[in-house]
Amino acid sequence: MVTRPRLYSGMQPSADSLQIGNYIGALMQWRELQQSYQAFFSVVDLHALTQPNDPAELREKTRRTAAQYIAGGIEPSRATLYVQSHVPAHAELQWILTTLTGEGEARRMTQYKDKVARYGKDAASVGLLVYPMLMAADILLYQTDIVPVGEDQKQHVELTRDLAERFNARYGRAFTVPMPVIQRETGRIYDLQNPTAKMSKSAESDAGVLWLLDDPAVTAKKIMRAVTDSEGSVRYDRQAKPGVSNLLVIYAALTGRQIPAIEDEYAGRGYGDFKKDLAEVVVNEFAPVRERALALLADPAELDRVLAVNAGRAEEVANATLADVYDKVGLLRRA
Ligand code: ATP
Ligand code: LTN
Repeated sequence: MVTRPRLYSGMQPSADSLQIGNYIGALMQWRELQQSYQAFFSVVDLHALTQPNDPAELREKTRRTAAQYIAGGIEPSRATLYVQSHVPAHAELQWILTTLTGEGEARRMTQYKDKVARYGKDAASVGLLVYPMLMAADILLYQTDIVPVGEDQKQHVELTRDLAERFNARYGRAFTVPMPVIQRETGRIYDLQNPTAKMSKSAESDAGVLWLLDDPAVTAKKIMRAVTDSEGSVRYDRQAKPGVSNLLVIYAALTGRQIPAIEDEYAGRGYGDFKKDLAEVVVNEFAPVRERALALLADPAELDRVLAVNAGRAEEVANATLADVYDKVGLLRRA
């Protein structure tokens, strides 16, 4: 049997629903790539603890995130889809990796700096600082070749590569050095109300966020109200027309069409028509995914069973890497 190269990715259970950036920037790629790669997808609940959470809500968001992976096309019999905290090796390898990371190196991560700026130094936990080492552990435990993520995660994957190389050079080769895979145009979908800021599950206002599980009427309304400009022509220009450009990227990503073809179709027509059609495209894309997700969530015991079986598969791979790492760094094996 030819072994397929490995792929790893994950999302935080930081909301009840995924947003369209997660869908276009990550899930659509995952769905394609699971065919040609041996894929591992996790719901990174330990990462989500870096934000304040209500415990019961976190559990529910974890299930909901997993259900949306499956509803969006991840096949849990083909790919390994599991919950991060079900595989203790993640937290264990993270510890080893923190000992290889410079404190200054960790503080240079943009996401950390952004969050410190947003929440203040005292509200930002040490967990937030070591977040990228947990992410590196996720990736490195599975001898991952590629990591499909949105643009915002590129720096973390670069750090993961550095840590893998550092470990391999110091202790002998334990890790595959992974490559980030980032879609150029769709790697960053912007907030519809603030089209220069990344759309995010934890945005302060939800008016510019398109949720996968939103009611279709709400989704359509948000698109009709998306910020544009006064020029009135449907034309891609990231600098001058960030709002319209973002809508064009969403349109193109969901229909598989090229942006110039869409521009031609709407030449001489206003934003109203364009937005109305886009709303239809998004609603038609989301409706079946939403239905499947809600059906899966109606049977949480079955969902939990699937996640448990998949965690078992993940654990086999992860534990083998961790045992090798423990040996290499000189931890005494338990007799
Ligand atoms: P949070 O606000 O809680 O950080 P998020 O919406 O930014 O959540 P994550 O769970 O951090 O999402 O990321 C899941 C995946 O979705 C990652 O691969 C990330 O790069 C991608 N992603 C998130 N937001 C966008 C976006 N606006 N455009 C493209 N990809 C995105
Ligand atoms: N930090 C990532 C989520 C994440 C991840 C990973 C992505 C955690 N571990 C491993 C790819 C591979 C984010 O999207 N915020």
